Amino acid sequence: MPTLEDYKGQTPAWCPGCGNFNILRSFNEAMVEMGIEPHQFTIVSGIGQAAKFPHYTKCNTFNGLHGRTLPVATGIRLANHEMIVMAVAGDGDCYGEGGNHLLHAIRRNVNVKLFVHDNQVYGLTKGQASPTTGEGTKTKNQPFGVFSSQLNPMALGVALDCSFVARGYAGDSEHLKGLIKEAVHHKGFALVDILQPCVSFNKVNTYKWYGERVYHIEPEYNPEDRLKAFERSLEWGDKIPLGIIYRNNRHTYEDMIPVIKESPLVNQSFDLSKLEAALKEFY
Ligand SMILES: Cc1ncc(C[n+]2csc(CCOP(=O)(O)OP(=O)(O)O)c2C)c(N)n1
Ligand code: SF4
Repeated sequence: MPTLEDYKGQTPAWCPGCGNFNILRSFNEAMVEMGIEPHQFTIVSGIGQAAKFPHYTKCNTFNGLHGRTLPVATGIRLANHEMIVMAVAGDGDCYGEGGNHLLHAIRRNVNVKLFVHDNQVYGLTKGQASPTTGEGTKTKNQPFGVFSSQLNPMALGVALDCSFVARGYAGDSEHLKGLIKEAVHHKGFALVDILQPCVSFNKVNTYKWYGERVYHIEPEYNPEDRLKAFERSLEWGDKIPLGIIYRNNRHTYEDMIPVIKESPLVNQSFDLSKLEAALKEFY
């Protein structure tokens, strides 16, 4: 059985009090409690404070370009669908630079677990507005306030029929740990948006601000009711729901690909002569 010691990575360089610390702790504890060894999964990340996450735990990792996390994660999963593949991104990284990739990863329902550290700013580059920053919020880069409307990742997930849509909060580690476990066990693409206070650059959405608003979705709520999920996903402001907002059992992308149905691509032999013959047909 793995222990928390097995998950010890580099010392984090995040600011003291950053919400990322609790996310890291919840993640490591969830993995240990599920009995998953560090070599059994891969985390893909891009650029940003959140994207440093895989350096601070222990696992296989691919650190790629800003916003390009999901295409890489998809490729890894299709090459080896026995590997647990996770993607970690900031809200800017995922909903800004990587927005287009997110739409299509959800549509394909590739079996990747996406954890978005949503601090509602671009943290690493000192706090300019991201897609989830509230309209009108003033930042150093937006001195007249943000003009664009605020992206709602939960409503986006429900609208796209994403197979698992959930919201966690870095200030509620036990609840977040449960969500991480549910996402890992879920068959299909999982979008887990994690509210993460950035104590240095987001002076609006603080621990106090969230603490006065977040609540747990009641146990009798049925996340498979899509219309109800839409209603719940639109709650933001005075009340912010935490938990699984929507879930379905759509077929996954890898389930549909004949060549990998029987066995992962990495386990299959490669015959160069067959490739040459196939290429000749197109010469
Ligand atoms: C294509 C591209 N655009 C911009 C940058 C500069 N850049 C690096 S990190 C970053 C902000 C990251 O913010 P976010 O994804 O929200 O993550 P956080 O740091 O808040 O965790 C930006 C804009 C870049 N590296 N590549
Ligand atoms: S700038 Fe914000 S997101 Fe980055 S480490 Fe500091 S508190 Fe965390």
